[in-house]
Amino acid sequence: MRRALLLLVLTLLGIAPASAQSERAVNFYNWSDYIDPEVLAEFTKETGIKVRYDTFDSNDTLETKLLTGKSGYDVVVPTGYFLERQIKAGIFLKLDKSKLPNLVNMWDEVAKRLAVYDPGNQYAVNYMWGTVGIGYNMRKAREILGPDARMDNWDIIFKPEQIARFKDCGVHMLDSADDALPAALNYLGLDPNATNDADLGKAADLMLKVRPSVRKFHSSEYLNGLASGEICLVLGWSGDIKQAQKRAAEAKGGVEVGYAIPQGGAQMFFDNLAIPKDARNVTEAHALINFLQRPEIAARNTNFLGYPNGNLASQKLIDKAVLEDRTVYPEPATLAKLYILRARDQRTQRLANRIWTRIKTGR
Ligand code: SPD
Repeated sequence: MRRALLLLVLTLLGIAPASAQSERAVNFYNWSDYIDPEVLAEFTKETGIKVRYDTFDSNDTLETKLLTGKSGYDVVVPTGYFLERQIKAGIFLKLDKSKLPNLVNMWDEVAKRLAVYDPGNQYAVNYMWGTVGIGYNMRKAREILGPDARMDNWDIIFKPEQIARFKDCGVHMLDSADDALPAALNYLGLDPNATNDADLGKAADLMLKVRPSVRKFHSSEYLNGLASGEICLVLGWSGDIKQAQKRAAEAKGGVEVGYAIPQGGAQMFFDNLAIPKDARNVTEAHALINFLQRPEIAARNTNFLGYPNGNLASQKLIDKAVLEDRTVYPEPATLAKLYILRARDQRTQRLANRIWTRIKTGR
């Protein structure tokens, strides 16, 4: 304590000892289960920059910190439709591309899609992307629906009598108005980006009908829940379900996990690396972003996470089984059916949040 105080005083006076002055660090705020842990250790070993790493599992949590200001983070990972309004709110620093030589590795297809949120790709670089779909326990699905069970159908989630059949073995849903309500709107044949009360009301009514079968709304617990066999059905994010699949196989406990992108279309999302305007370690933030876009590092993350990335040069280094897995890198016919979300205006966001609270409390 005394030493820390002394260091603080010396630093303020500009006479801190060399060792204290030279400690370089970067504060990285990322989604949970969203990096191969060895990658950060390797970054530190190579650059000498220490990574202080925290995680979140909701865009709202990240946004609250960013809008309050002085989050203390140097690199954050907002999803496209949040990034869009956060850029408009002026909370990010324009990237210094001269410090990001690895941007030559980026995949134009993804950069183009990201430009919808960040025109000119000035503020963000894609980290990972993915889909919102259905994770399930394969044996339970066969027992419940028969040996030819097809899980790539939103009826399983949105038909009250269908989801009810999974109730006893455990159903989870993302605790995210931004993922669940658009899925319900899309199922009803409505615009997933609808902003009007009538359409959002219809999505709410549908969710309230299936809600009695949902054991928990949570955005990260389902990964271990599926892997251990504690739950059997989830509306979740693709890579988290692919990680559950891998963990279940490694545990050799007989649990087999499947992931399906429903035929009726699903959300495709982009999670991106950005630097808050008030970041204190801007050089280190660029160094981290650049490191994460090294082809072998991006490939390692994708192999570990089961999320596709926005780095084209990494593809030749991705395990064949992952690159050719159409639930990770969807084929063009599936891609054509995916929808993207846009930033909600404040009124719609408030309405969606109110609806979501009603759904979660079941009233
Ligand atoms: N465990 C990482 C999950 C990343 C999910 N990103 C948010 C997607 C929002 N639609």
